Amino acid sequence: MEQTKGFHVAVVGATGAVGQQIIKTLENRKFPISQLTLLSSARSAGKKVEVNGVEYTLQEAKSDSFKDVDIAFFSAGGSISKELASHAVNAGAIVVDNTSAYRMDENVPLVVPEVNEKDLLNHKGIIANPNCSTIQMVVALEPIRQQFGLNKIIVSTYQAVSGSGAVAVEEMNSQTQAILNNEEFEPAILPVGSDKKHYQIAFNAIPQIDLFQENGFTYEEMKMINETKKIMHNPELNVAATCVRIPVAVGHSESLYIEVDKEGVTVEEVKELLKSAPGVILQDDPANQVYPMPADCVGSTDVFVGRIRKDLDNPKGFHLWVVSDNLLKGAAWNSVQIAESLIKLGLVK
Ligand code: NAP
Ligand code: 3JM
Repeated sequence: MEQTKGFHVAVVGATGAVGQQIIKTLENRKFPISQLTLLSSARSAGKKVEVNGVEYTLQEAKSDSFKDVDIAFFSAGGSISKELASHAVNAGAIVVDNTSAYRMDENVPLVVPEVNEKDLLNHKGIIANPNCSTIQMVVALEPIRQQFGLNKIIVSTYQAVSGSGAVAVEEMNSQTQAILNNEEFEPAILPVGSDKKHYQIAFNAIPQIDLFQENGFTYEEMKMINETKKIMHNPELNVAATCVRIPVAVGHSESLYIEVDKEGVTVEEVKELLKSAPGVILQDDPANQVYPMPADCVGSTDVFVGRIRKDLDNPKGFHLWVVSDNLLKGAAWNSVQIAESLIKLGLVK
């Protein structure tokens, strides 16, 4: 982006799967940084990290870590955001929070710039970055909603292990090796570190992401349901989700069934719309076996859409396949994009 002035940027959770991608994205975007503060737990404090050719020392994140910080990116888990985000705001920073801590707070805009950038104008210091699975879905569906109306979404996800953090990827890799070598292994992290049981992820599919709620849906599923309604400003929208973890390192995939409002919409019209939609790449040519796959999407900031079909029974029903890099558009890129929007809108001091 154009270099106007530099900002003091802090990254909380700088050593994590998301934090590392935030740092890389800031470098790639030539984000205007005058000072960079990298924060972690006491475990990583003192370690050195190189950013833009300069060596930085990680510091332990504390309530007094935010003096003179302009923009603070948080990705160290919900409890750290609950503990420290208000201190950052009180010190004068704008917080872009990657956790679920504040997403459904009515005083906190929940923003995907391609969809609801203007919601940033109402911020009170904290802006929430939606869940990775929500982000790629709404980027693909917002153009359809605007043009044809949207009544219903039923989504099933095929989510990558990196969504559970760097240690979950290590667990998948070591399990895979152990199974191939006929060795014993003990699942310890997936599906949810804090839950009672842990299951094998290598060569498996686990229909649990985050803990279960009393209604039978998991928190991850409820995040997709509630966040989508908030971002699209439509509490009446029908949304249901089933979230599944699969043994892919990076790149979430989603199978969507949607029902539009308008009658007579064709597949060609939907394809034309998505060809020019912001942040979307249409990859849809079944005759030539062209469709999105996570292995091809890693490292890209876009949302890839294919397999667009009309439902065989409901003339207003469509099926789509949506894939994106969960650590980029799903987390780091969307957060940095929010910060760029804040600067563009003159909302950073
Ligand atoms: P991760 O790889 O496990 O990294 C966790 C990071 O948090 C590390 O930098 C860790 O520092 C730091 N941390 C842990 N405890 C801390 C403490 N007490 N004080 C300060 N820092 C602490 O996890 P991740 O995948 O990057 O995810 C991090 C968080 O981002 C998640 O918990 C989630 O809330 C959010 N997230 C959001 C999305 C999204 O959909 N938008 C996707 C993934 C994750 P150490 O090196 O010192 O341990
Ligand atoms: C993705 O420990 C925690 O609070 C993190 C749980 C978590 C979240 C979350 O709820 O913030 C892990 C992975 C997310 C997310 O983006 O919702």
